[in-house]
Amino acid sequence: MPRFDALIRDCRACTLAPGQGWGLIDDAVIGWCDGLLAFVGPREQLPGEAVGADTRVYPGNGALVTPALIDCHTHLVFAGERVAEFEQRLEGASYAQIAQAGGGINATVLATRAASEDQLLAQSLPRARALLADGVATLEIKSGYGLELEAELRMLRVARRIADILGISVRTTFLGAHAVPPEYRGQPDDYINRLCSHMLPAVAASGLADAVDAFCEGIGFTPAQTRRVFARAGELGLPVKLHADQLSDLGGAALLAACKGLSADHLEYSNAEGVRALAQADCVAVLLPGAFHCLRETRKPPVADLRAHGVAIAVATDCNPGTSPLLSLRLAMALACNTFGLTALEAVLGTTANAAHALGLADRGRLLPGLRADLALWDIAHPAALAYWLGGAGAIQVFSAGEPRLGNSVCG
Ligand code: DI6
Ligand code: FE
Repeated sequence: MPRFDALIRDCRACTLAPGQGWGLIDDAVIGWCDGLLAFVGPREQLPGEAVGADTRVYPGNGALVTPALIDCHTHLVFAGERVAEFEQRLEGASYAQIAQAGGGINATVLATRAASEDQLLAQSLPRARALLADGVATLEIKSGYGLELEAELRMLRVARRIADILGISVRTTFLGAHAVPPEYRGQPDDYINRLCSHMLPAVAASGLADAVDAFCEGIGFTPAQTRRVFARAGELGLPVKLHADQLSDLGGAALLAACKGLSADHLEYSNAEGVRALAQADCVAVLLPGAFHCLRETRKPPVADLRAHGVAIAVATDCNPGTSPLLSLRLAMALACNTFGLTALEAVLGTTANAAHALGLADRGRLLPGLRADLALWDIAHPAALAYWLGGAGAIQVFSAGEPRLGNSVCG
């Protein structure tokens, strides 16, 4: 056993160890070194030689410690907001109608293009801070409001800067195929040509994107256009994920599975064949109840079928200015339980282990020796309470790679 750099004592650990449900350990000690967990177990099993005079000791004061949460689907870098559209939708306009009238995603595209990198950062950072305060230490952020190379790269740079400033992990996704930009209106194939020939290679060369996503939908891109984007991403060595079957069944889940993608997200209209394909290809189903809620959708994702086929289910905020202005991953969990019928354990696995899987990350999402010391401390008695409260106090402290990241004095 190596000497710990730091440990938390007097806590209750929720390890989520495979096959053990919550994997609760009372009166636990969690020790780590070099940012990786070295020991998670009951105090009486703590090896004496692991604690040295220079080991930092954090008093847990009885807190519940879970793996830090992972939000595996967000669009939180953008400029402006769309409160007026929210009011239009309350008066009966549909999301598709607003998009067809030139609003929707394109309204945010105009605002984002007009913003400097620093302005974009200043507007986006508070949203990332809100998620961090809610227990999140790994965050996926998509581009997709630039829709031309420079503005897309600017969004991705802002996402990377957020990681540096907050000291948390950010995985970036290039979502150039989010909408047809205004200058290509009526010519989606020309835009996809441009995206495949110029934008994707430049984004890949920049090293600013960890994955590629697309919006396969009537108001987005066709399956054929999506396949072209994915084929090019594959050539460039970038993994893919998909906004699939959110508003209609275009066979998105099966398409993603055929491309051996990381995750298919939304899935309200997915068919049985798509679910089977996700299971066979070991793709994660990412549920986004915030968008379901805000769009007042009535068709639910096929949770029972996903379960029956053993598809790993994740839950994310989809934080975006149009369909899911949601800044709490715990609230996404509560919505996933109360609206989609997930169990509390499924919701917590969906924002930890399965969310890591959805990002292709094998080094986090549970409290096991060898994994990253990414931890969230909570003032709750049982982890099911993470999916129970609607709002209220966030995490007491969040550690990323063994360092406290919330600017408060608790365990800091
Ligand atoms: N589906 C969504 O729910 C978001 N993007 C997408 O492809 C909405 C993005 C927006 O309306 O700004
Ligand atoms: Fe989304």
